[in-house]
Amino acid sequence: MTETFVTDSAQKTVRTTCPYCGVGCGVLARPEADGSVTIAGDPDHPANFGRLCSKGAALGETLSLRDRLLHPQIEGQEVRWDEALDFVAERFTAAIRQFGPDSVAIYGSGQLLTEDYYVANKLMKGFVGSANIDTNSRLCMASSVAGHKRAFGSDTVPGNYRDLELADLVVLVGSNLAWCHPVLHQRLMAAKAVRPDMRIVVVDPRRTVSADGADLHLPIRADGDIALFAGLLQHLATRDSGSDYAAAHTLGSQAAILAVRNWDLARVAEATGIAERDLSTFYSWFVGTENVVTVYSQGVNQSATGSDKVNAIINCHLYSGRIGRPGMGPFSVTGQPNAMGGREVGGLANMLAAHMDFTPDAIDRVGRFWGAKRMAQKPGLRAVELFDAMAAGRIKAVWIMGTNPVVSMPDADRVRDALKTCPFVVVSDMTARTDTAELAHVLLPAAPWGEKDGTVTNSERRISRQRPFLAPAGEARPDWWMITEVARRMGFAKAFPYNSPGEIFREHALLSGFENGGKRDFDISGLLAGGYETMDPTQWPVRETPTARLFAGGEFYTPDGKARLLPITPPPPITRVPGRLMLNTGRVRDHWHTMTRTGKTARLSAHFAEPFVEIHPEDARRLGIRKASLVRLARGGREAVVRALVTERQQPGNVFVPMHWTGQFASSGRVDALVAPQIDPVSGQPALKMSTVTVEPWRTALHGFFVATERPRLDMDYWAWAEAAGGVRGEFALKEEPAYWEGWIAERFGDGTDVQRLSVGDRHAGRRSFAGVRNGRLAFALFVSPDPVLVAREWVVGQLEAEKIDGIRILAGRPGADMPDRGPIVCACHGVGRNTIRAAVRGGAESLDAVGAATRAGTNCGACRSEIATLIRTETAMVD
Ligand SMILES: Nc1nc2c(c(=O)[nH]1)N[C@H]1C(S)=C(S)[C@@H](COP(=O)(O)OP(=O)(O)OC[C@H]3O[C@@H](n4cnc5c(=O)[nH]c(N)nc54)[C@H](O)[C@@H]3O)O[C@H]1N2
Ligand SMILES: Nc1nc2c(c(=O)[nH]1)N[C@H]1C(S)=C(S)[C@@H](COP(=O)(O)OP(=O)(O)OC[C@H]3O[C@@H](n4cnc5c(=O)[nH]c(N)nc54)[C@H](O)[C@@H]3O)O[C@H]1N2
Ligand code: SF4
Ligand SMILES: [Mo]
Repeated sequence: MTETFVTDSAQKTVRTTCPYCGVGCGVLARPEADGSVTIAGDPDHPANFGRLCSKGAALGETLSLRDRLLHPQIEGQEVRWDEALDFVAERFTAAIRQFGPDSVAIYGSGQLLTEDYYVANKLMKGFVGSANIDTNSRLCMASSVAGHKRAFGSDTVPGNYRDLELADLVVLVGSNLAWCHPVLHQRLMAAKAVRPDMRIVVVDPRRTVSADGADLHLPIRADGDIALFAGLLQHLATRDSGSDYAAAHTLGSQAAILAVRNWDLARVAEATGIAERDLSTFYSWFVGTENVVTVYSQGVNQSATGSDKVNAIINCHLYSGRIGRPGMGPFSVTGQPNAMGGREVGGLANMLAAHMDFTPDAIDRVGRFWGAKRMAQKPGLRAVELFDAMAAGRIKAVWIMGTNPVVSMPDADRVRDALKTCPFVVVSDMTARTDTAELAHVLLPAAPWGEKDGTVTNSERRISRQRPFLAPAGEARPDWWMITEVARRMGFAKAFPYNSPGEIFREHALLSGFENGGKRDFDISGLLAGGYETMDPTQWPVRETPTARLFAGGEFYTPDGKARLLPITPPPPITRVPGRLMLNTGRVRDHWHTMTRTGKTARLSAHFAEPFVEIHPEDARRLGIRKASLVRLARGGREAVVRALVTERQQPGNVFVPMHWTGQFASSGRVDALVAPQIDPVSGQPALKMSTVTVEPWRTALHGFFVATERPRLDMDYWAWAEAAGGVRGEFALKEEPAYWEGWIAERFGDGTDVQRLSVGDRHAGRRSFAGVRNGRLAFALFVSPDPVLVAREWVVGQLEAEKIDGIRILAGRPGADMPDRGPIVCACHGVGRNTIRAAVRGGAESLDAVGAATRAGTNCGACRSEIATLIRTETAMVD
């Protein structure tokens, strides 16, 4: 057994787990005497073996108390915990009494720990008597859950990370693994470096950084995936009458094959937009390779046909018997650190608990186990329906925990309006500075990562401990404690006796084994024998021993033990609306969701410092959108204004906007305001990647860029700011030039008399620069121009920390030849910019290792290695 604490000099190093993505990397955290925390990858954790990505490596920089919510508040007034908890319990009880159990709801998150999630679910489904508890996992994993259940009879991820390393063909479908599961991607790339014959195929409408590292990129049309896998099944069926495995352990192959019988290459090519030649390469690789892993993520799940996509993929694996053995299988990689734990406790509105559903048997079993007399009898409202019901006035009280729906839900302005009309909104968060927390009646300060204690389950079903290494700040408390306290005050004290997360986990583990007898996949009763505090990362099920891989013997959790192939016919292609482009959304490498944590670090904010839209050069030309200009995207009266990133990585007709920017960081960067609330009818998961929008230039008189030691007042017509070393940086635009610049600047950047002001203007070009210098150091600098501002941004940002500055160069916005501009940051860990890497390549460093030796770029977490490889390629080919 590994030790929980590693004693290292005077301080303790604590073994914990990264709070970001579903890879679930082990982290060693050591609080230092000066208040900082040293973070390292845990060499003994089987998910990462010591590696961390840029986000994990920067965790220490996100722990400051700035912007933390430290005390409970009612209507903006700080109150005692007792008062806040009494008030929440009273209001929930009153709503239930007057309007019934279905008038209240909890909206939770895959970022809650299993213990938090377990008590929230128990409170709602067992004691309130309503299943109105849904979570952001509805936006994330619901289609995979539905697909697994339809195929396997249970929500089971059969394989593990090792399978990616053992495979000879890895297919990434709608997954930007290089940016979203970086450490798993690095494991994959390392395996490929050792066995170059291993092949990687990426299916994504965009040429992502993951596609750069692949042998074949299939630039699929939005939602073309079912056609692609229908074609594959058809191809498999004509070459092979099916595996022995399929014959022995599955039902439904005949009907599934019948459903795809007309899907020959030509038809698939037409439906997917992929060249026939590439399709046939992919199909022949799949047919000719025994060890195939198909990894899929949000390009699959976040679709109105997401569940069918999942089953179309699983069909191919079941039919060909490529499941259950090392190096093969369908593999849904989860996004959030505890997406899996949430599913295990039944955190979705259509699940009960411990992988049980709302069947009469299960309701009875869970009710007896909990001693609950008011068990919910049917599934509750799913996320989109929940906010619809709120808009219609049917939800009288809601508690939002660990998620930011005003930013992350589709039709987000409507969600915001619904929350405004809801009579009672409770938000528990670590910060009050979120677009959702701003609408709360009651704010409860949650203890975040580093302060909280519990367990999470990663994508390969591995349960790991998140352990605290800091005392809770202010009056912050863990989520399980708040829920327990409210439950007690609602009159359910007996059922909520918990004093520690370990007690909750024990009950959860007992329930998983309760009347199970091998009938349910989720069983961790074997963990009860070990200690909670010292628990090692373990893969479930754990009856006697942990299980690395399921379905090897072909036993599934359906009544007859056989898996199901589903007859799935490709849907008609999404109708293209003339004058509109397809809006795709997703993630960037260095930000996590709504930026409440990654937005606090300068290092992670440097990769992309502003919300943007990726658009193909042809569309940009046609629409009159210039490089780095501002663009307005709109749908049904909702809009977003973001920066144009013109790139051939995008297909014509499609644009991509990241999901991260919020009202806290930009004037109008919330992309979900534009996303249509269309859902998959099976899973209820919204189609977050396929809305249609209008795209046009956003005309402005002036563009601006600033750096400042303090955040200025941001009230420009367009603005976006980001953290920078020594202060902040930002972009803005003005529809009209201020009549009096000095006054305009003083109002926003301060009018301190100790600040010496410098300015220069090019009247002819309409460009101006301003700077403020305090004690020889830069206080702020501001550049405005009728065109997008062209200055050496990273160099200007660097001047905030310079001991001595050269006013003339600052106003010019660029360094002299003796102080090269490193360019936009590529390697977040070592702060290495694009220009530095390009210069190294031109100087002869033509491999990743050589660039690493010359610049240190890519030598720490490695998440930028694919981008460096692309720079080497473009620089040596002399095209860019
Ligand atoms: N850096 C970073 N990493 C993260 C997160 C983060 O916020 N930041 N969040 C985590 C979470 S919660 C999640 S769920 C995961 C998500 O991880 P991913 O699913 O890998 O990330 P996304 O960028 O949402 O979407 C993946 C890709 O789907 C593609 N796509 C869009 N439409 C289609 C389609 O119709 N078919 C196909 N085949 N592809 C399509 C998009 O172009 C995009 O490149 O990431 C996790 N990891
Ligand atoms: N257009 C579009 N929309 C999307 C997606 C997309 O790809 N495109 N992806 C969807 C997906 S997959 C996901 S998972 C969601 C994610 O979207 P959200 O869940 O809304 O995003 P987060 O920023 O992770 O929200 C977590 C919140 O919890 C707070 N928090 C952090 N730690 C704790 C804690 O310990 N306790 C409590 N109570 N709070 C804490 C954070 O400060 C933050 O406010 O977005 C979805 N929305
Ligand atoms: S890959 Fe990065 S974000 Fe994901 S768990 Fe590991 S360190 Fe954290
Ligand atoms: Mo997610």
